[in-house]
Amino acid sequence: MIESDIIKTFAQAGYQLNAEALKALVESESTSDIINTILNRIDTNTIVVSLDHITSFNEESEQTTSHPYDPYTPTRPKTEEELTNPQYTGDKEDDENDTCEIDILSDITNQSTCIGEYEEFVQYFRDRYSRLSELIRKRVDSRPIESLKKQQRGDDRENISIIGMVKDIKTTSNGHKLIELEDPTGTIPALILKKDEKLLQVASHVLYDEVIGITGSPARDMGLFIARDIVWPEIPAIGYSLKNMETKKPGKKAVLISDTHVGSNTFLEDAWLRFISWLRGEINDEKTPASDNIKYLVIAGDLVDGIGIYPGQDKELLINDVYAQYEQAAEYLKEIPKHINIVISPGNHDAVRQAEPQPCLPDEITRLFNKNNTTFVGNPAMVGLDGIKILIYHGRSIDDFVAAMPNVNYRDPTIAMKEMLKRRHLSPIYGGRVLIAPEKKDHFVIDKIPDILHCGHVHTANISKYRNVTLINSGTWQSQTEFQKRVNLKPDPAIATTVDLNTLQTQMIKFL
Ligand code: D5M
Ligand code: FE
Ligand code: ZN
Repeated sequence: MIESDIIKTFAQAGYQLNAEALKALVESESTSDIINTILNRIDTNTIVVSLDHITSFNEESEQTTSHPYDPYTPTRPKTEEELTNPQYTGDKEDDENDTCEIDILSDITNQSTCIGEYEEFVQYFRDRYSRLSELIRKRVDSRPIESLKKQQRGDDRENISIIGMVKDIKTTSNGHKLIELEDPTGTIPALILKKDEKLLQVASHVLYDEVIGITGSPARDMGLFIARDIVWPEIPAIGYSLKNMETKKPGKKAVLISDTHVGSNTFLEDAWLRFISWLRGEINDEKTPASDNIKYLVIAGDLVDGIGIYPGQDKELLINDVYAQYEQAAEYLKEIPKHINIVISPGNHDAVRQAEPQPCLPDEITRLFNKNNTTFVGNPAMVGLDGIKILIYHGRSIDDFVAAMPNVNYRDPTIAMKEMLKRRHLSPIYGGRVLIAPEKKDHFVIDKIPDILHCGHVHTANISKYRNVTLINSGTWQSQTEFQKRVNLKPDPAIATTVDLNTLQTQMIKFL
């Protein structure tokens, strides 16, 4: 594109382009496609597009981000049959030797480094800060907190951004709000004035231990920062063309389920067996869609009810041996046609460490399952199914989001899931219900943007979308437990959610 067209394109989209950025775009002979992609990527709060916006786009599309800018290509090596016969599409009808077609894109399994020492927490939070602050830096130009003490020449003291981890949140006696931010150079309280009702409302969403950016100005005595705006790491705004998806024909599907709780006396076996019959193609009523194009089954944790998970659980168990519970689960899953590849991620009822991230189930359990079509991953884990990235997270942090945020509830768990994406973090609150293991790397940071975020845990089901990411909480296969009766939690049981891996169309099918 020629220079004048580039300027015009950016202006029409509502952005100014600085000289450096313009030079770079002209010199790299950017096509209109590249420019449109950059435009769609820029945060809508941006006014002047600088070189940073362009280079960060290039870096991101090379290294980290995903769909739709660098559509992920399955990394599974081709089978011999595929190599010798390029037309081979795989006839999977009950083929015992079928290879597993699941790409594990990120997973803690065999990567755990922690032993739980204090120093490790320091390192864990350092990693969280550095990775999330990097993402925020793509949205705002920030300065180290320490540097606020010294006024520099040419300083625009009215318009400074800082990025830090939230150490404290307080309301002053006058009704102002104080958010204490910490970065590696220092800490500063940021003040949100009571009269700034809009910002006060935004600030009510700030959580302890998360990393945010605050724009504002240092107060004269330098001990305080007056906030004008708050930013989160965020995922790119929607705006790119969905044409590719729209023109695609329906294809193979994945079924997403969660929280089966096999072994509990509230496990809904009848509905479950109907579900299995459906997967086997044995249900042919008009209401239920056909299952012949199902290629994957993804289970997002709490496969079994476990033992000793909560006080008095023994009274609610049908199978009171955890090993026997997994044997039963494996028996059920063996009835599923072999051409369906099963992915199992653990939850807080499963027999792995409670601290998250959780590795996959141990060998003595996984060997009970059909190894040809079952893949075990940790929690969280990102898997690629036919080029679609699914971030699987059991969702224990939803309990912490509900407790901390006024807008989040159990009725619609996808609200909490949106908050995860906005923060690029699955479990920001430390010291709540989620026991965080201090790994060297913060495995909850959402580096790669998934196509689908799949959670369970809260036993309520819903589907929604946030900035082109499909959010699915797939509910449970357990009816209301005694505990849930006491807290009035009404579960959505016996639902299978299907996702078309070509069009990303979703559907909930009820088996009760
Ligand atoms: O959790 C299912 C849901 O119920 C989840 O939102 C937590 C909540 N729950 C379940 N048991 C308890 C107890 N004992 N205390 C507090 N909250 C609870 P699940 O992981 O399936 O048990
Ligand atoms: Fe559960
Ligand atoms: Zn759970």
